[in-house]
Amino acid sequence: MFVHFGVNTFTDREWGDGTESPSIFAPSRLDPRQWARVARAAGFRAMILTAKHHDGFCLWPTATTTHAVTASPWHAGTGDVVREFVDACRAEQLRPGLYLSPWDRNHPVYGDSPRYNDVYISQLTELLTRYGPLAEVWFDGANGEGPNGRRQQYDWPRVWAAVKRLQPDAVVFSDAGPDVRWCGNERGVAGDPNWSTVDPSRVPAPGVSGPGVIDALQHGDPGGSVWRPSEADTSIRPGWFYHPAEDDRVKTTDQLVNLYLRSVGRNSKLLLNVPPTPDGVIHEVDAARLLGMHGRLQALFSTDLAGGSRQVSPDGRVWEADLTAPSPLGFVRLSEDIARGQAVSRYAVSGSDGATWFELSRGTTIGYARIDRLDNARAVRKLRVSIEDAVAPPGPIDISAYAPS
Ligand code: FUL
Repeated sequence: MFVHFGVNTFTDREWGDGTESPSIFAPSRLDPRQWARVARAAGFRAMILTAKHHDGFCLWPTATTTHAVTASPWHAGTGDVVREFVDACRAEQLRPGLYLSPWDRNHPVYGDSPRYNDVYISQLTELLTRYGPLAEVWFDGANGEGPNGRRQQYDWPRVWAAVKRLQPDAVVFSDAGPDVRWCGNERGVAGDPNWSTVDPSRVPAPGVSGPGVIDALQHGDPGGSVWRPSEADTSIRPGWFYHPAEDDRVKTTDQLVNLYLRSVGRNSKLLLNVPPTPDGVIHEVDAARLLGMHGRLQALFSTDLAGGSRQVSPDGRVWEADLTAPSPLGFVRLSEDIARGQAVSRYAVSGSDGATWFELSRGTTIGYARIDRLDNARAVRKLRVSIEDAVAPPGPIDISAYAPS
């Protein structure tokens, strides 16, 4: 789960311009534990907070600027949202992650590249050294003009080296990874095909645009030399930050389930943003939709009707599974053993009623998860996955099957 929270929560804006007074940051009952409880109850495993967004307001006490919680009325300037967030994650067994916007519309040295890069590394170092292990550090490539039109040159190799040195187990997200890549849109929809391998020269740095960049982010590269799976980010509401006018535009349970199928079901990870209100809590509508999504996913995917899979051709191109009892099917879930990489580029799934075989679905890449929704009323006794094309010897292919919803 992604959590956008900061001065924009209080100004009702999406991007602050950096002139916001810290005095507006005054959540009446900030409760990161409630965020974490909702996230956990809804099946999330990690949570990522906007420690600083483009407006430059820091949610933790920092030595790098006075534009921070220390200058706010919240807890008379003694509070630390990042600390409460990380503590709440740990209390609810969620892995914490942080987003530190490189674009900073408040800091006076933004645009003076070497000086701001030092500030940015100092902020990052505070976040990476004070709060224990982080699961993910999240970077976007936003790069607006600084004072007098000055253009900031970010030092990404230095940023990534700092994370690798101070949090070696954290996954680094950006357009250019190095560990996980943006999926290429903010709708949370992964590409099809979706390779976890990439050719790193196609997206050399965060924020680069140009022909082929979005295509590279969406699809990855079958011949890519680097393992950089896609993460699909989107918001449960139209905006990333909370706006009261969007209380009746929260994604429905059906929309959230479809989102899961188009991200997780296409070999991506889903990062779903849920923005707390100015009170500092997740709105009841959002919480109800998240629990609805979780309930639906549990109902759809808790009973696997296929009892494992077995290889039936020596070249690893045909895999079969017997169903525990003949049944019409609503979904099939395929999985490659990604410890061995990703190989399949085209497959077909067919079912047998015991007498004849009929095609149920076909597709491109599989990866760690491929979920196909089926339109099938016939009772299936046996499933067969045929690998029609692959970039390396395929297998093993795990097969799960689920009843219609
Ligand atoms: C983008 C930002 O400009 C948006 O405000 C939001 O934070 C999104 C997740 O990343 O780069």
